[in-house]
Amino acid sequence: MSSSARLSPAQLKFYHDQGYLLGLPPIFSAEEMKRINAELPRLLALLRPGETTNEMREWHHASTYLYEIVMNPRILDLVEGILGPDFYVWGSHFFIKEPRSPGTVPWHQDAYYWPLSPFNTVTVWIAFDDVDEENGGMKLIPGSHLGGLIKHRHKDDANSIIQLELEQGTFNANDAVQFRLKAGEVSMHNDKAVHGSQANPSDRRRAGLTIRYSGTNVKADLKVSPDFVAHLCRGVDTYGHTPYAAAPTARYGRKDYRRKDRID
Ligand SMILES: O=C(O)CCC(=O)C(=O)O
Repeated sequence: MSSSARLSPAQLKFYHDQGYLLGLPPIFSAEEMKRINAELPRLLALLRPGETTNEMREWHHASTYLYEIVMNPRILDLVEGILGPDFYVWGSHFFIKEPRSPGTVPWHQDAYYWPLSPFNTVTVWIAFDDVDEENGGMKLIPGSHLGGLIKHRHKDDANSIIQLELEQGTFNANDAVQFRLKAGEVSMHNDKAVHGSQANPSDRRRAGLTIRYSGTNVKADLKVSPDFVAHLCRGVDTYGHTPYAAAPTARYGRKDYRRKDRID
């Protein structure tokens, strides 16, 4: 796909009011997605015995296969609409739910996890498969980003893909919007938007790559996250508080962390 699309004023208003965006033009054609999916096993092969796909975080630092996705100009055009001309990418994380798998993502706000300030981070979630209510597609509470951070608690559940969840009673799950995407399409969400996803009881895989972009004004607390490192996507960084890494050179590589306590 070659044409790029900028967000319209109506889409920007919707994002700022509701905390998410759907209905965006596809980033990758069906043909391109087929090629991208055909390569995925080469990356999965880097998982060590006992590891799950949940370990596939920030591997764009080590793999040009992923780096090309997170730096895709069509994605960056969308992000630029929200963050403005100067921003970096620091996070990527696969959320892969195999057919008939029990993994859930409990309701949470991303920003609660992150030692980043100010709040100026947008997530792009790119669908590797068609995703909907049947295979555990994401749900989000519109407008929930307009309040502050809500207290989270530890989720003690082997099926939970992440470790913290919102206290019950702090939001109304009935207000949630169901995300539906075709493979190659993206959703976008605000760092304070309440969202989560259920298990995948279907016969279809539900794979997505979540990518985190922040304005260059966003500062990571490096005492909390000493491994934090980014790639400048567009513009200039006049703030100078973000460590930047060189682009990867290998097609397939993995990022390993010194600390078990990762940022997302
Ligand atoms: O893929 C999912 O179900 C959840 C993803 C998520 O929580 C995120 O992208 O922030």
